Amino acid sequence: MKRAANLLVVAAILCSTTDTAAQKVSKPNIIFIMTDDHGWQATSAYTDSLIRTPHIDRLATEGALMKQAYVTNALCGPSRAVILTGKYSHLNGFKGNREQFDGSQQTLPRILKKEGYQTAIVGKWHLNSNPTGFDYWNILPGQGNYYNPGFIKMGKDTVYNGYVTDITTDLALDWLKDHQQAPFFLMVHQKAPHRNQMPPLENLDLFNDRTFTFPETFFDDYRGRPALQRQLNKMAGDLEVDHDSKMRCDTCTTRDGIKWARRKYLHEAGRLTPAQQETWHKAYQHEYEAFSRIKTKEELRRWQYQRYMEDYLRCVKSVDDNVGRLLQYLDENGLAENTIVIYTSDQGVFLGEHGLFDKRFMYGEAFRTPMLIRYPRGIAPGQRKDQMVMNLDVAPTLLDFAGVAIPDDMQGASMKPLLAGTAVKNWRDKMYYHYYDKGFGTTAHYGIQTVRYKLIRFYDPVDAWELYDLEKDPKEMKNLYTDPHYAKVVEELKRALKVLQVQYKDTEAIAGMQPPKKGGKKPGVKAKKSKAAGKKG
Ligand code: SGN
Ligand code: CA
Repeated sequence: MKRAANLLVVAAILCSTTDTAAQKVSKPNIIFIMTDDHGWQATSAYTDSLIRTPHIDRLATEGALMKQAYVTNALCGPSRAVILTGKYSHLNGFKGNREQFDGSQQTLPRILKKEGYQTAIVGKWHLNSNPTGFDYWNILPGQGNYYNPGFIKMGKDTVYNGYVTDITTDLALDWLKDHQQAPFFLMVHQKAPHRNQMPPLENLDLFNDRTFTFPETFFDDYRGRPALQRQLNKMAGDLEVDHDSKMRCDTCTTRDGIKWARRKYLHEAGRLTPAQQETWHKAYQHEYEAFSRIKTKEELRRWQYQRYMEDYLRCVKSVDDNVGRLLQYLDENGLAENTIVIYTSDQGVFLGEHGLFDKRFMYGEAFRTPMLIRYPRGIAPGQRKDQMVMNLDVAPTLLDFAGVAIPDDMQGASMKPLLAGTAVKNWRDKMYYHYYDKGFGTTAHYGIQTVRYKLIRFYDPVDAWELYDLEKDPKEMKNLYTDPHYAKVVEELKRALKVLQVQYKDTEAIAGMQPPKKGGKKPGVKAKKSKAAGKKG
């Protein structure tokens, strides 16, 4: 009942845009907040089993929650390039993290700028070339650092004292304070909670009393899934006790099965000032002691999982608090009504599911991402949307809300009709995914997901197919590809996959991605050398 009333309110708002008076209403402002590796499992608007994120959740209470939001290629740079262009990686040219984004192509900020928007980006960029289409940019080089981070401000190296999530928000607020006249488009890209999850000092005591339950699939044996078997993001064995679990190297031991990354961790921890280091070590002292008591590999694996979750969620808490700061600013300055706020992550992440950390795979934890959208003038509050949406849809959606024509070559669809409560016919009922990067032992793959099934083809270096019945096996543990009962399903999905590859013009995939020949040159992502901004990492 309340929902119907809400929809009526929005319908009235939308209809009124034909009135001359309403036409004078300015174009919406846009704040696009994106974090790095923030899983929907750690966003309480989706599930509150891990953490409460009240500020992020507010966007859903006051706007819409996209329950089924996905990315086209679950990796940082590629996802960012898709959001900027509204095109798949094979068309925007940025397939893996080592590519260099071609900023001369058509992008969302370039179009909005031409339409009179003031445009800015602060925080993580990770596209290995300078941002284009922004009046103001102040970005982290590569992955950036958590403490006392360097930024590249319009091409100039600048170091800020403090914690990266707070600083990125400060920079966003500083810019906002000077740009309230014309419509603005501001991208706030947080580094957190990306690896190596260094929490802010004030959160170091959070979750000390919690024991996190292992996800059901934590002890996955990877049977029948060779690509999973060979990857190197396993919580058991691939987490580094200093870099990830924050142990001091004076406790370094060469015990079997323990991985250290001394240089990497010193590089990060060494950025803290002596005063910050004192607080840091004091807070972790009980962990240093706990680590020294660990005797077996099994104990180590269990302890490292707890350590991972604590620091990850401490970073998420800070992200949420900083979303709160941005929303408060909008409230206090009368900007909330006419500003579209999107919150999303560059992709999802494994938090122990399948025994993993990191992302990359087309499995649900990495492929799916949180997405919440608030726009009081055009989106009724409290909506929970079931349609499959993708990061591919962000650019067309924002252009649509801004009243700008969506270029024909953008491959996503505008979510505006879904959000505005207009009847929508022919919304996508299947999604196409293509991941290329081979970092950390992963295998390039593409696939299709429908409401019921997921079919994945791994092609380099592993050559294998996987099929999941998501209704019967939502956790994706049983590969049914060779099960004769599913032969017809496989056949139909392969046909549908081809149709999507043609629709999205993935010509390489249509031609057939070939597994590497023994001794031959492997297909895959070519690294390009660049001295441009954002290159490191
Ligand atoms: C770094 C991380 C990896 C991560 C990649 C890509 N290792 O290499 O865990 O997968 O970035 O992440 S770290 O030890 O350097 O932190 S992405 O989000 O930028 O694509
Ligand atoms: Ca990421």
